[in-house]
Amino acid sequence: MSTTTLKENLTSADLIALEDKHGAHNYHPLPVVLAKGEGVYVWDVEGKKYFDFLSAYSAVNQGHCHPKIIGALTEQAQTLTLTSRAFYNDALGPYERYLTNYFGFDKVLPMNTGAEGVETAIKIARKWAYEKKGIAENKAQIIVAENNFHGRTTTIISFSNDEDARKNFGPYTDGFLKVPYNDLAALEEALKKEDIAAFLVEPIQGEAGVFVPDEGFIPKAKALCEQYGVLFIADEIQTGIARTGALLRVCGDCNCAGHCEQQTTYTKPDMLILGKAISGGVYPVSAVLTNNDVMDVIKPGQHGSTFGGNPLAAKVAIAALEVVKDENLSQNARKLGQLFRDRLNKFIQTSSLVNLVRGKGLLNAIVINDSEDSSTAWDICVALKDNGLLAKPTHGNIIRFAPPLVMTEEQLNECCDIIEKTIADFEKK
Ligand code: IF1
Repeated sequence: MSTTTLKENLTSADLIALEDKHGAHNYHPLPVVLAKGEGVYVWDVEGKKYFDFLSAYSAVNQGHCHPKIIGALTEQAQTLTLTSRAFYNDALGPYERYLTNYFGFDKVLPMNTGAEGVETAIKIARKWAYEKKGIAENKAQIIVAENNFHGRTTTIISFSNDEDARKNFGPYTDGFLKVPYNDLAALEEALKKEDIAAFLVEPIQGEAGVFVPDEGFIPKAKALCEQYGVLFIADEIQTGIARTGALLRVCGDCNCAGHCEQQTTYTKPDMLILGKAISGGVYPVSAVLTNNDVMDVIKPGQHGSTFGGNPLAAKVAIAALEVVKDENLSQNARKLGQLFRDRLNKFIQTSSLVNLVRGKGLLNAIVINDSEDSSTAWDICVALKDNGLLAKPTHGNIIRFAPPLVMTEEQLNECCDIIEKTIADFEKK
C-alpha cells in the first residue's frame, strides 16, 4: 500500500500546512478543517461539531450526505458512471424528461459546473441571435449587471467588475454591455441599442452581498426583454433549488415550486441556468433549460462536455430534486428565513456593530458597521467558528448566512442564539 492511502492521523494544523505548501493559494479559507457532514452539521478533524451556515455556497441545500442522494450515487456508481455522449445511456433520457417537467421547459443541455452552464447559455444566446434574430456575424451583445458574479472562466470574468477576479487575466472577451443592477431605466436604454441578444442576470446578487432587487424588478425586466425581442437569461445557480424560499427566485414568493405559470408572480425566463444544489452538492451537475425555438440552434458537434449528462449525474440530480419536493424545502426556507430576519432585525436594534440584515428565504447577509478593508467581519466569523457555527465574510464587511434548508426551527433558534451572543461579545471588546 502506498503511504498516501495509509491513515496518517493528521491534525487540522497539519492539514492546513499541507494545503498551504502543495496547493495553489487561490482561496483564503477560515481556519477549520472539515472531515464529516450530516444534515445541517459538519465536524472538524478533531471532532468538534458545527452548524454549517455556508452550505458550500448554497450547493448543499438538501443537507450534507442526504441518504437518499447518497443512495442514488452509490447505486449508480456500481453500475455505470460515464459513457460520454458518443453513445446513449439509460439514465440521461429519463433525467431530461424529469428535469424539463420539473421546471416546465422543452429541453435541457446538461453540463457540470455553474460556469460551464453560464458559458453554455452565452453560446446558445449568441447562436440564436445570429440564426433567429438576424444579427450580423460577431456583433451580438449580451447585457449584464454591474457587480455580477457568474463564474471564473475567461469569458465570464471579462464582464465582471471585480478587480481580483479580472486583473491580469486579459485579453478579455468582447460582446458584453454592463448596466446597473436593479435599474429598469438603464436596462431599457441598453435594450434599445442594436444587436442585443440577451440579458443575463442573477435574480438576487449573491457575491455582491445578497443584494435583493426591488419587488417587481425581475418580472418587469423580463417584460422589457420581451418587448425588445431579447432573451431573458436567469442565472439561478445560487438562488435556485429552494434556497430563497421558492423553487426558483423567478417564482417570486409563491408556493408554486415552479408550476404556476398562470400566477402573476412567476417570471418564466427564456433560459434558466442551474447548478450547485441541483445535485445536493454531491457531484458537479449544471443545466441550461430553454424551449425548442431556442435550443434548436444547437446541432451535433457544436457544444458538449465529456462528463455532461453522465448517468451518475442524472441519478444524483433526480434524487436531489425529489428531496426538495418530498421535504418541502422551499416552504421551510421561506418560513425559517422570515424567522431569521425577524430575530436579527430585533437584535440589531441593540447592536452598534450590525447595520442591517437582508435576504430572501435562507440566503441572508448582515452588513457590519465597518469599512470594507476592516477585519471585523472576518474576526466575527472566526469567533462564530469557535462558538460552533461556520459562516464566511464577503467584501470585507458582509457576512453571508445560508444554512442547509433541512434545518428545523429549533436548530435555527439555537443558531440565532450563537450569532447574537457572538456579536454581543464583540461589542464589549
Ligand atoms: C467560488 C460567491 C457564492 C454563482 C452564480 C455562477 C456561479 C456561481 C450566481 C459559478 C458560483 C460561487 C463559486 C465560489 C464562490 C461562489 C459564491 F461568493 F462568489 F458569490 F456562491 F456565494 N453563477 N458561485 O454564484 O458556479 O462554476 O463555481 O460551479 O469559490 O468561486 P461554479
